[in-house]
Amino acid sequence: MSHGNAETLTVPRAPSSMLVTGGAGFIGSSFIRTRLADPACTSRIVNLDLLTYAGNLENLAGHVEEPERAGRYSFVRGDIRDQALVERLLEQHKVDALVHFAAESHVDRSIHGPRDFIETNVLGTFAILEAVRARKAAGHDVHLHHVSTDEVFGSLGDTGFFVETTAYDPRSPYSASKAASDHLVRAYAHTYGLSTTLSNCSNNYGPFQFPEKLIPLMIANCLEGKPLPVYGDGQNVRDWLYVDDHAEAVWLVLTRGAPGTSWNVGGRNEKKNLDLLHELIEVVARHANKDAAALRALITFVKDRPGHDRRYAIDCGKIERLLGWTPRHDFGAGIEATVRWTFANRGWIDRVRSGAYREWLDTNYGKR
Ligand code: NAD
Ligand code: TDX
Repeated sequence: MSHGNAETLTVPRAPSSMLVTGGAGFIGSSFIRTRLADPACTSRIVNLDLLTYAGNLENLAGHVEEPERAGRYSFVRGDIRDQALVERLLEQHKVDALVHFAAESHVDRSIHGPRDFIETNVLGTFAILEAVRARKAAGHDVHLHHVSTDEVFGSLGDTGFFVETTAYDPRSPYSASKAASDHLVRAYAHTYGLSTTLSNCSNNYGPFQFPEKLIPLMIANCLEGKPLPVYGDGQNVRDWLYVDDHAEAVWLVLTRGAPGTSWNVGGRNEKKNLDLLHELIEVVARHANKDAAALRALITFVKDRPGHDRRYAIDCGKIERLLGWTPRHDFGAGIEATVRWTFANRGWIDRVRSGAYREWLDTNYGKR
């Protein structure tokens, strides 16, 4: 592999076979959809996903079935904590790049039940690393790209940005579990010489996001006339990025990031939660032909999230400068696309919320 400078490769990595974990989730499915649609990407893709409440094969429907794509794509229902399974897949499919999205991803759930977060995010990443280490010992190098979050950096005051070298300061069970996984990835690169890259991204939004996260929850509740729960004073700040722009960043880092490098990814799009909600309501009202004032009346201030981080903001200058990445969707266009998608896919929301999808899973894949 040739290095362009300390951070980038001159000759891009060109994976022939990728193992993608969590490819039935929100961001992983965007990555698979966009890779299969990109003529510049010829990699075969194996999607390893446990199909937890957050994983849904419908997220890939219409994108993986055509014969030329079906020949390049396969799905395995399984657990990343199953090291023997991961090793077997790496060997069987001659995998040369592993893109690791699988995780428990919702902060509120991590507060109510941290165990799954430690099991999946920490022990799952450990199993992935052990599998890659075993392949390396057998003479087969697998590059690992680890997908992480800006939440590992903690919480900002009114000013400042997270850069790649900001010290870690995770403050929720979710962010602590992601920080632990990041540390393990770096430690394995350092100690065992694994080839790894890492990205830390800000809040994503877009189609197929599970309606527990702020934006899809608020759209769904607007449509159903339910209260719109704003935590605390609604002045917490997040930096929002359209999901396909994140998927593109992951591909760029995977193919052009030098081993051992980390990349911050963000939308340069900070919003206070309450301001975002007001903007969102205007768009939903227009699409639903509803009265925006009636939707605003649904806003309900509720008890704050324990330990609620005040502000996240990413400095994504490095990936812009060195890899030429830039978000393609501004917030207005991204929110329009998201609301339009939601209106056209209300069945998807009803199914993932109602448990009909779980019944389908039990029938087709057996109970777990
Ligand atoms: P998601 O919850 O929508 O999807 C997670 C996927 O992982 C699901 O398909 C689930 O079935 C699968 N999974 C969970 N446990 C598994 C296990 N033990 N074995 C195999 N598969 C398992 O999450 P997302 O929002 O798509 O996030 C993907 C990644 O990106 C995560 O690592 C997350 O920390 C990170 N991230 C998310 C955001 C965001 O705003 N959503 C921002 C930055 C980083
Ligand atoms: O009902 C709500 N009301 C509310 O005020 C919900 C669900 C959230 N909020 C607030 C909490 C946050 O300040 O909105 C903001 C965004 O909340 P989430 O959508 O839960 O996202 P966040 O906690 O910021 O974490 C997200 O971004 C980083 C993802 O869930 C993580 O996976 C990612 O790593």
